[in-house]
Amino acid sequence: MNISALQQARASYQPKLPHALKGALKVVEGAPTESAADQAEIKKLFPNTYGLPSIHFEPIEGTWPSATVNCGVILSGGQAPGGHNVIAGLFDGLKKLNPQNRLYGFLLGPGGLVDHKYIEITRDMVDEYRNTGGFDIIGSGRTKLETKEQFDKGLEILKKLDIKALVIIGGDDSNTNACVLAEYYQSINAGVQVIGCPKTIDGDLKNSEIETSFGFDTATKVYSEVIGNIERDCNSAKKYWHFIKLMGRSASHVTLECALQTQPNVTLIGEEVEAKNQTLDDIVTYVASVVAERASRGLNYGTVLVPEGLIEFIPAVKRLIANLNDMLAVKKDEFEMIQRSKRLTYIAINLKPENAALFLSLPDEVASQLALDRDPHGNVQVSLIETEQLIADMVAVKLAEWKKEGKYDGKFAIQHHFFGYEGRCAAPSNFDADYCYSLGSTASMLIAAGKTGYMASVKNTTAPADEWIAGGIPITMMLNLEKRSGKMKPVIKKALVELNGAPFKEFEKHRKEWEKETAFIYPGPIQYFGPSEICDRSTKTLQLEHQKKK
Ligand code: FBP
Repeated sequence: MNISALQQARASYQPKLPHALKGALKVVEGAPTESAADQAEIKKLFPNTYGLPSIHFEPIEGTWPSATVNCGVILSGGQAPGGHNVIAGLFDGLKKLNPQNRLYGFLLGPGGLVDHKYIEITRDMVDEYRNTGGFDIIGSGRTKLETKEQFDKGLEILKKLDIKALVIIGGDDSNTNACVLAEYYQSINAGVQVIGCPKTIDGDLKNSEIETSFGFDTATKVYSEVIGNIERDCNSAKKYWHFIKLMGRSASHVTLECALQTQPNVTLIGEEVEAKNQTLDDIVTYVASVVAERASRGLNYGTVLVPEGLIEFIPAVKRLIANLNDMLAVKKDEFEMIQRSKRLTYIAINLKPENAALFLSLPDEVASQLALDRDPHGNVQVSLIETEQLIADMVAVKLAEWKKEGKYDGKFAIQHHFFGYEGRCAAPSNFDADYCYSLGSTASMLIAAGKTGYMASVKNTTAPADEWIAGGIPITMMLNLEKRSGKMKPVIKKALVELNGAPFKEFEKHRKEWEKETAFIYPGPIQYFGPSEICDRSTKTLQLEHQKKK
């Protein structure tokens, strides 16, 4: 295989582990837990896995004997840097517990379990992928695991391979599925434990017990490097306004973190747009006013960050999407009979009048994306909507109007960019390499401890890795009821940007200054070799959140 010099050097990097995971350990149980909301309903839906205690591991002297166990692993959803290290940590942990233990990988996501597509993961394979980006060791996919048929089909192959535990590495949707699967296998005494791992570059799978999802650290560092490079170009050429859309489908954490790292002129935060009940025109007017103010001082350039989920946060669009979801759930069969070219008209006729008006005012591509092209979990595929271009074009129109009215006299030349796929498979930062390896190792210990329906958790992550606290959190603890396809379903509560949280407050404190001044910061590339304070530092989000706790 052809590998780069960096990959070669990185292969020998030994990820740092929390003290408790280095030798024998004991399980310390906390108090019983409750779900995030809707406790009575969730308890009823998860009678076998509800209310379990959160646990953490503490080191002990001696060894921890463990019977032989075969395990399966699935990578689910979008790629995130460090996935290979979760598998490496899991593999090494299992082999440390008992060299006879075996690990099977299901191919191309949860679909591999249902379709019985798998490989055995060997030491040679793991060694080839240590500390590398991507999910290519077994691939990933977005098949939704939700039906009894799928669970039973999966159980057939688990039984055949004598697999007693399954680790699902995924975001909120995939871990919701892991929770349902754990409950089902427990209810039929299938003898299969299910463990989840928190993955997503979007950073929206976090709570009091899960400090961050893996991949967020590396992805935001990669995007911040490139945003910094653009800002430097912007400050050198002094002729363009750069509109940059960043991944983060349902939350603006990626955009906020990149803003804290690079200090652009304008940063739009979806959660704030929703809280302030802003319209698309409000957003456009705000951006145009920053452009006009800088132009009045001869500064016809700047940088704007746009979260990819922005459109869904605009309250009127949110109401439109809710109406679309309910209407399409009820009229599913009729809708499928309609020719594709006539579907937008059909939808407009069947929406509430106030939503239909907005729907018809959107460019066709945006309307189709909102209405037609959902992923298997029902999510709008916001990565396909060119929001940055839409906003830039609308700002241009607004500035042209202001020019006619004599309110603006500048130049407005646009460049637009979308950073998402560029960072999702990057070589993991030290933080993600260490964090992921620890999560995988933790998953192996949860399996050895006989747990099911738990998510691997590693806490205290702004301290040196040796002081990190490893353990497990019952997934039911993160659930609440939300409307999906017209019905209330138990799902993991997404963590959105908190407007009274320390990261947003820090941004808010500086926003006015960054709008006016050219206060850009150029963070440069991720450093893999060098002083710990540069190579091991976590995100600003995590640092600020932890500072607030202290
Ligand atoms: P996950 O939630 O599965 O981690 O994926 C998040 C994400 O990277 C989003 O930021 C983006 O909108 C989406 O995946 C893109 O999905 P796809 O890979 O299907 O294009």
